[in-house]
Amino acid sequence: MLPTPEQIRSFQRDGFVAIGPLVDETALAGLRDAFEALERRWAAELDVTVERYRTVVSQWTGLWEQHHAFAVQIHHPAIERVARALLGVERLQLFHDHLISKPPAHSSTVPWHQDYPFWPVNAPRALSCWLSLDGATADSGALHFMPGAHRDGEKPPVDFLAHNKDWGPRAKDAVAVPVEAGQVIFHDCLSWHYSPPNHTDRPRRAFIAIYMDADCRWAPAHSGWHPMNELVSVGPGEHFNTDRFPTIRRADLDEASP
Ligand SMILES: O=C(O)CCC(=O)C(=O)O
Repeated sequence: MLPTPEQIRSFQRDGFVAIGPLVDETALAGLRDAFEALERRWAAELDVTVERYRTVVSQWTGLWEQHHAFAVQIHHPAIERVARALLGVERLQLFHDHLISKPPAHSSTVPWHQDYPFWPVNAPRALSCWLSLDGATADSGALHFMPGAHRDGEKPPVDFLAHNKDWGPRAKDAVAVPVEAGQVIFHDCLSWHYSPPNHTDRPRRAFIAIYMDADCRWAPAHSGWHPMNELVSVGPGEHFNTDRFPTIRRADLDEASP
């Protein structure tokens, strides 16, 4: 599966593109089951019910190190091929994964932001692959984008606790990107995006793998506080250590299987 020329143009023009479904229902069910098993474990560790736990914690990272299903998922061949073609690089490396959940009645707005200003990575040669586990509609917390705003370049990191960005007359150009379960939104690390709360009675979970060009280097001066800095065992300006930042298998070249 390669992106079509129109999908590549759309990613370059708008800063995002939704493709798929790329992940089939069996694999999706495996990811949902794996996540729910992890939730039960984490809730038990905190000695709270899983229902209570879900209303309080909404974002997790490093799932690929916690459960085999996510370790396999980060090497998903179709996603790897599309992401590599959209970035136009030879090899991808995982910066990190995360899962964001907006449970019914217990979610809030993720304000407008760009991702890259928060990352200790030397160049904005990276993208997020936002895999919908449940489907997402405008009223269940779908991602919204400001098409083309990535081409205005990197801006200072937003303050997530301050007021949401006011786009002025440009606000009318913002678009919601509803997706089915199994579809993936690929978005450039300089894209501007936000998500509203989930107003439905359905879950809205997304598993997000952030891939960078494997030639990117660790740049703590770009973001000294990022949690991933703790996992780095190389020096500034060096390639990220592959034990915690795995290079992604190329299904078309590599022999190793999951
Ligand atoms: O899933 C969400 O609601 C927000 C996702 C996001 O900000 C991202 O993928 O960078």
